[in-house]
Amino acid sequence: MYEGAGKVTLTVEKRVHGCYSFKVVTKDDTAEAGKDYKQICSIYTMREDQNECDICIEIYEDNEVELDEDFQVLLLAVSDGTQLPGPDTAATVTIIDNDEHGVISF
Ligand SMILES: [Ca+2]
Ligand SMILES: [Ca+2]
Ligand SMILES: [Ca+2]
Repeated sequence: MYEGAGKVTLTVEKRVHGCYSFKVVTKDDTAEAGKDYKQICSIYTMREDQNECDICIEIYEDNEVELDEDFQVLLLAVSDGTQLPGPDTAATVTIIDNDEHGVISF
């Protein structure tokens, strides 16, 4: 996704039965929370008849010329904060920089 997009939306699918609560947190990789995106740490609850929900993360547009930056989105258990089991409980978001190097010439 591009830095200038303003936000990134991830869809979480529920593959278990019943009502379920989980925690979503973001974790810095090369992107920095507070500078490149808005950190989240929220608890979501899905009803029994709900199979997916969207999580929206704000991306900050800055004017710095940067390399592409990553951060992770993790699904955690509400009870003890450990990562939920399963192959898809973490996602990496890559922010593609849109600031070009200035060109000076004579
Ligand atoms: Ca940065
Ligand atoms: Ca940035
Ligand atoms: Ca930038």
